[in-house]
Formats: sequence, structure tokens, C-alpha cells
Amino acid sequence: MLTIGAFAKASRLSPKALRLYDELGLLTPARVDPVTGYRLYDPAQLERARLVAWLRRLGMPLARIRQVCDLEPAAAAREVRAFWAQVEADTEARRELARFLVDHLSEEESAMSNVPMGIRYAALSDTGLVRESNQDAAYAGTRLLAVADGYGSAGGPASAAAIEALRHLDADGLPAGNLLNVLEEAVHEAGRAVHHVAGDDAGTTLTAMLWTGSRLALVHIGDSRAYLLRGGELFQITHDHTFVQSMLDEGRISPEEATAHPQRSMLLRALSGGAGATPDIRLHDVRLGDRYLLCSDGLSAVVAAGSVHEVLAAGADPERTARELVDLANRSGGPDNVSCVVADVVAE
Ligand SMILES: [Mn+2]
Repeated sequence: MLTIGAFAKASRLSPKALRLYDELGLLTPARVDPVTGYRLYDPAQLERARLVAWLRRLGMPLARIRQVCDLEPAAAAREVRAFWAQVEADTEARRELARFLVDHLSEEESAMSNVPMGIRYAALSDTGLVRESNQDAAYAGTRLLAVADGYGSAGGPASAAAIEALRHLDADGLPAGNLLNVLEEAVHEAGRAVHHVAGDDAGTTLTAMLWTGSRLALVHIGDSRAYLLRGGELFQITHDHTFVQSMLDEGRISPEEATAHPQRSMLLRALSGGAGATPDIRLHDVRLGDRYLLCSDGLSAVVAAGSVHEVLAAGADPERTARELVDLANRSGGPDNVSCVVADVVAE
């Protein structure tokens, strides 16, 4: 048996940490002397202690370390991989926020050197061939592009209210102040409006872009999507807030399993009554010739990305392109409401 001091030295954990891990049930001493209360450790416990030390160095929370330590090595490996994938996803989100802040704070320097640009846009929303009503809403104006996909008993009013709450941003002249704050406040208001019309059992996704004259600011919550066609390539620029996407991020399922998953429409974040869910907010430097698509899952879950890419790249004007995308969804059975907003960045 090793004393706590000897065991601490051998495991590279401090005696203080060992006492804490004992209290948490993470690493229980082999024996506690009934008289002195001294903790005594079995040398065989060293391996577990070292694993704990490594996982701490990785930044894993103690509760999760306890789970990992109780698993067989193969299962433990999967958990560590999943934990790290989650860390990387979080870092990615923070990287976006950092980029946004850098852009915002350096705005004055970079402003106004480019060709004046504008957007040409079209919005189209369709009930599809199966649903009885259209609970989607889509909007496109000189500054605002938005798609919302309502769910629940008052899904239609919910999506309409979310977009209505943003419409003042489409009025001429952007509100003064930090765009980040403006957008966050607008989404907050949209959340309140949704709660007002939808109560607790309904809600909506919201994916919206605000044109500033040189950039597009994006707010996103739920599983509607934004895509960018640039240089002939198609990029998905939003991340679905779904249970299935999080499983995918953690490497627990494959992309093929994700598309067929029975719970693929289960949302982790949305604008709804109770939830104070945080939207993703990011800022895009646009380029002349960029083409943006906002769509509900009635398009993205029904039509293959390759076909969407083809239609966008064909270069028809926004109205016709939106129409063709909606037709494509309906030719694939039109199982859901489908909404598309297409916007091109052009020289003014
Ligand atoms: Mn939908």
C-alpha cells in the first residue's frame, strides 16, 4: 500500500486533488486507516490515477472523467473522441464570434474602398404536396433576407411572427450601433413575438441575413440553412441545431445514418416559448458574384445537395431559381413546406 504522498508522487496528482477525487467517488483509496483516517492506495490504482491526470490535462470535466474511467478501453476511446469533437465544435463557434468582433472593431479602417454593391433577391414559400397548410415563412427585401420554419400547433403564426419582428431592419437606414447588438436584440424580440403567438407548444427556426451595404450579417437558429455559391462551389454556411447534427459532430453516427435517422428533425435550439436559446451570429464579407440561398428543410432534407448546387450554378435570375428549387422539392414528393430565398450580390 502507498501513502497518499507516495501515491501522489507516482501518479503526478496532488494530495489535494486525490482527496477531492475520493470525495467525488472518482478515485477511492483502497483502504482508509480506521484509526488515523489516512488514505492508502493500491499500486494497481496507478493506471486509473494516471488516466484521470491525462483527462484533466485535456480539460475534461470531472463528472465526465468518472464516466470514462468506468468504461472498457474501446468505449472510453469513443467517449474521448466525442468529447474532443465537442470541444472543437465549441471552439469553431467562438472563432466565428471572435472574427465577428474583429470585423466589427476594425470596420472604420476597411470601409468604403470597394465598388458599391447591392443585392437582387427573391423569396418563395410553398405548402408542398402533403401538408395541409404552410407553416414556413420567407421574406426578401432590400436589406433583409429570412426563412422561418414553424412547428407545433401554432407553427404558422410562430414563423410569421419571427419574420415580422425583424422587418423593421429592412427599413431604410440601419439602426446605429454595434451590429452584433442590433441583431441579438432583434432575435430576442422575435423570440418574444413567437412566444406571444405560439405559447409553449410551438416555435420556429429562423435563418436571416442582413445586408449592410458591404457585408451580410447572419443570424441562425434551428435547422433551416444558408448556403453560399462562390466561384462555382457551394458552401453550407450554417450549422444545423439538431440532435442528429450533434451526434454527427461527435462522430457517433455517419453522414449516411444521419440522413435516414428517425429523429433527424428533432431540434436542439429554436425560437420558442420557454427556451432562451442562443442564435449563431456571424458576419460575411461578400464578393461580387456571390449567390446566397436560405432555405427550410423542406428543400435541404428532400433535394440532394448536388441538385441544389446545379440549379444555383445555372445562373437564372433569383425569381426563376427560387421557383426551380421549390419545383424540385415538389417533384421529389413535396413532403414538407418548402421555402427558398435567393440573393445575388451585384454591382450597383
Ligand atoms: Mn420543415
